[in-house]
Amino acid sequence: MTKNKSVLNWVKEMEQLTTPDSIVWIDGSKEQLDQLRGQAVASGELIKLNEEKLPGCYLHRTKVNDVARVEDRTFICSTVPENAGPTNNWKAPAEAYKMLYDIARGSYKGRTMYVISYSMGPIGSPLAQIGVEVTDSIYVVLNMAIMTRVSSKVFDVLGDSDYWVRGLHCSCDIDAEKRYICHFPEDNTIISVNSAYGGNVLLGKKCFALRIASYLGQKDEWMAEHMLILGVEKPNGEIKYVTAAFPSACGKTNLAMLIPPEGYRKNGYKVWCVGDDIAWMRKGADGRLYAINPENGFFGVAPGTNAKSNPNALASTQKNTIFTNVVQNLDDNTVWWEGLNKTPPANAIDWKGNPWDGTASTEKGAHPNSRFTAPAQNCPCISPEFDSTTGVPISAIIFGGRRAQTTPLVYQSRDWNNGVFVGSIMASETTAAATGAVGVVRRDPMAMLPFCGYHMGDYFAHWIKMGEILGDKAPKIFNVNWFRLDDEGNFLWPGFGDNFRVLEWIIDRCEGTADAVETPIGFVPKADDINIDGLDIDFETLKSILTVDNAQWVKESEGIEEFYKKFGDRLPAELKSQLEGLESRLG
Ligand code: OXD
Ligand code: MN
Repeated sequence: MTKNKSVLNWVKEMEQLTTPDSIVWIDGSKEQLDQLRGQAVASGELIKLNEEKLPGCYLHRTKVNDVARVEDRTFICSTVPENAGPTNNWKAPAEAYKMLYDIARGSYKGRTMYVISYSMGPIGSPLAQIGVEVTDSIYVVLNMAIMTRVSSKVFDVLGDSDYWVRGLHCSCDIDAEKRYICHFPEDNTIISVNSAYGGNVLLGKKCFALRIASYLGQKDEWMAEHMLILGVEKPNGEIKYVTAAFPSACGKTNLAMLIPPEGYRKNGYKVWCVGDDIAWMRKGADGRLYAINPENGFFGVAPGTNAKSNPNALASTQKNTIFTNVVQNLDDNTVWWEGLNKTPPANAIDWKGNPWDGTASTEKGAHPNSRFTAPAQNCPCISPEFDSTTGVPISAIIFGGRRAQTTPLVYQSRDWNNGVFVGSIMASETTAAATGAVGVVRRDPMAMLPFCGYHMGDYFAHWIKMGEILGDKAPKIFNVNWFRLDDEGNFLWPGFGDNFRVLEWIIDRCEGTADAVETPIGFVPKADDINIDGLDIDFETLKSILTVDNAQWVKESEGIEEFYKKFGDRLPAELKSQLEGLESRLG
């Protein structure tokens, strides 16, 4: 498939290490993928679902010990330990290679090595990057073929360059004690062993498109961010693009595919989805910031996805989709998950592979982090610019999190550096996307805490520098919080499609046509500035979720000060002075 020496040499080296019985180069063709699907069904790795109701769809179950990303077993292996920073686990590269190669040695014996060449981003785009992953898992091949652009064509683009990301995945025994997800940013290399769960093994996604790419971007004046990208089309046909960063499982996929409320739709508003998880951004020829989605599909959380919360995501899963760890409905060989509808199947198999009666069982049928891997082109609102090689120009960057109190529904930062501060202090209550406790508040700067491939203090400095590079063409920066609760624990804002009302204010602010009041934390809309026509929310409630409570923010700033101590002298002076500015405005 290629004459590229660096690729051939590395694949040879991996072959000698893992000693497979055979090697298959994946060209991404339908014939080859069909044959692999057939093989996976025959071995039981995949279950073919009802071809009439869910054409081209399959179900996969992981081992019960292998259901989420494993942050405690994820490492950045930089030569200098400090360069991994205080928010990452670190291992010395030589020691890590030795340990991983010892685990990988001979692990493909009796198995096939699949060599996947893929592009993150439209093939040939100046914003795209190339990777090669070797794996012994057909599940990985088939998921990568949905999530990335798998093709032999990437080698034409690569030519004889050795600038590509190496990824070695070995399923081994799925032994949780020997599970490691290691990144070698200085070598453009990722090694993942003893897991078969998506986030740990689809190496193009979190490992490459965020951890390695964030490091590459810092060196080369671009940004790899944990952000959705969407376009808001106005009645006059003009489209404004925004990106948004929320921590895992806080509704990025829902916002990315939002359907505006009826009144807006009637007037000609529409939302186009460019991406739901990752954005790569670079200054374009006109000086603005341009974004591409490096992925080619959605690896979405199934539970909670339904015809009301996200009809576009649900529609995306109706063909050519791989479901992982959801319920299998035996009556019609379809799938089900908690929150899909109120009628769980009685005659079913749960995510662990056991018989399950959803009408009687108190146990969940689908794992809370069960997923669908769906082609982006299935999405009814996929942007016509999805395959654009130049990307889309970004007007606003939105940060957000899941906060029961303190953070208002929306506010705009005072300027770029203040926006970097707003991103750096993001905090959210933890969810089920990673292993560990659920419901604990943790700081998650720019939603990148588990995904930044280098020292986070240097990452903040990179953001500050990008502001200098972009100057007055830089996007405006906002923060949103859909999750304010009342004293009884009820959500105060309806969320979902009605979040469009907040997007409207954000876009109007970018165009200088919406009003705001200045508060110590930034510019907040007056209650009048958010359109609540047709909404079942009273004006007082809206006012209450737009209020900035100084006492709560004094407490918050103490928490920020504590958090900032982690970064020592690598915290940019600009952020220190932003915190001081906030404290003085709070009085
Ligand atoms: C994801 C995550 O899977 O952020 O997108 O965990
Ligand atoms: Mn994510």
